[in-house]
Amino acid sequence: MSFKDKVIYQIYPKSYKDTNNDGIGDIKGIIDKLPYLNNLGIDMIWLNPIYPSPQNDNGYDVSNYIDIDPMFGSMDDFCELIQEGKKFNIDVMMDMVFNHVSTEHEWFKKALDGDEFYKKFFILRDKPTNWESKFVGSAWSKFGNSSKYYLHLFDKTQADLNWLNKNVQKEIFKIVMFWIKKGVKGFRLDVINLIGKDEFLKDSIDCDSKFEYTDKPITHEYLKILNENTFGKEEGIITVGEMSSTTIENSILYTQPDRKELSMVFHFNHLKVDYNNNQKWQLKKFDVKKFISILNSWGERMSEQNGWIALFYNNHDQPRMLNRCINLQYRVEGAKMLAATIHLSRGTPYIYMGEEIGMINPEFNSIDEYVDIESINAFNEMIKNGRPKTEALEIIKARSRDNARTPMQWDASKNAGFSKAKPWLSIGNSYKEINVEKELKGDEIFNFYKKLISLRKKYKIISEGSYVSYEESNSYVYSFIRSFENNELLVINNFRHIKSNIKIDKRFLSGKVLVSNYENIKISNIIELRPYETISIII
Ligand code: TEU
Ligand code: CA
Repeated sequence: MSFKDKVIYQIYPKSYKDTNNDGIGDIKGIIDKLPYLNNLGIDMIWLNPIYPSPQNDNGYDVSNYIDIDPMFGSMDDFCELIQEGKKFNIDVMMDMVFNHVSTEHEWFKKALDGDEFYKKFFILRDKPTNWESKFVGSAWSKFGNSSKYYLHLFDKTQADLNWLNKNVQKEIFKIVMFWIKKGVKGFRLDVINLIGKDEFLKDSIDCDSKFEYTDKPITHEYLKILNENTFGKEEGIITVGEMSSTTIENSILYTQPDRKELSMVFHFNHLKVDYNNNQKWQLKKFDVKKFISILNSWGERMSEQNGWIALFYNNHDQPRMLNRCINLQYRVEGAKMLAATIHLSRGTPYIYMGEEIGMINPEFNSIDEYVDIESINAFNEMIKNGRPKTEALEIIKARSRDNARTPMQWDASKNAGFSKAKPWLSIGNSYKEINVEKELKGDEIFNFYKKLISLRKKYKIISEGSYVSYEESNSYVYSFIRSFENNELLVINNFRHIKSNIKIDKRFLSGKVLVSNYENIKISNIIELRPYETISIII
């Protein structure tokens, strides 16, 4: 299956639809919503981890890779999802967490019991390095009662796997093949660019230890053998690597088709433009100019070098994009404009559940409402460092991953139609105004997404065309040109809540408007764009 004309929809299973009313979304809930997804027109659903897990990091701490956590249902439910999905031409992408396992996984437990074979599955050292965990604190913890330490780049209940050990690789191949046999057609590989650790680990001299283990050359080798031994043997499997702090150069290498590593990558460079000094827990205004310039350089370099990226702003780790860069007075216009910048660009679009109805952050008012381990750790750390509670909460409110994880807003009834019971995470307080039922009645964001998805299937210029940036003189207008055979598509997007002007090159004056979020568009030498207006002109 080619992936260039596909659109993938990300579901956070815990928050999609609860059918047995325990407050937690489940597989049956996803099956119930297949007609909704079919109406939207997507090709594949990516599910965040649904494997047995102690849920310290909401399933990214896997304790058994070849089963379903009873909280989500059973393996029969999963097979039913695959079968039902087929009726709608909707395939399933599974989330594979291969950098680390839960310390509750039997491999780790056996290792702790002294089993030498399994001890070699982990990264154990007598003396820890100065590396920091991505979830605050040291990246090393005491290995049971022994004198050794084990590496965990994330929480201390997520132990890093030792990929240098061929037995680890073999186990991983088996897991991937297990899911392929179940009919899975896609794999999202969690922080896969962190798996290549050196045999001799050294202290970092930089204040950020990530350079010691990010994008190591050996990672490309690991991906090649993973490909060769698993998904590369099958027809049409889509793979996407989640790349933490990666570079354009490496992303090209990960995705050039003849290298046989991955179909595409997620990178996050464009989403750090509201971080202060690269620090997530320090607020800064969203830098539109920088954002546009990053999108352009990735778009152009990937196009020139035949790399391929996943296109997205929202996921389960990011606050809602609408809150980050759109004046919410123009929520609808802004949501459509953002959608156009993704769906008309070069790469594979991902829609994160709720994005298609313009969901926004929930506005929790107390730290007690947060569940995410990263947010809670960060909050405690800020308090420990003397920051006033109200300030710390403001930061959590803006940056917490729980902003994206609140239950899907289906209708205006109690619990937003997600569940009859109290949901595991509070519902956002916007559900009465922002919900699926309301969207489907009006002609708003959902229909705009629907249209964009259908355009990608109809126009090769969208799915296959090359990418160059257009005019960069107006720093609030993001514009680019897609080309394919004799056609060109100019896509213009105003990232401002006030008007912006843009010059239109002569050759586009005779073009036709392919899609826009406003009525009455006149193509002329200079177009005065309305708040968050998007226009694309095809010649
Ligand atoms: O996230 C990878 C990652 O690097 C995170 O640190 C991400 O940048 C962060 O959440 C933003 O602050 C992946 C998963 O998507 C995430 O949910 C997991 O917690 C993490 O890996 C560990 O498995
Ligand atoms: Ca349930």
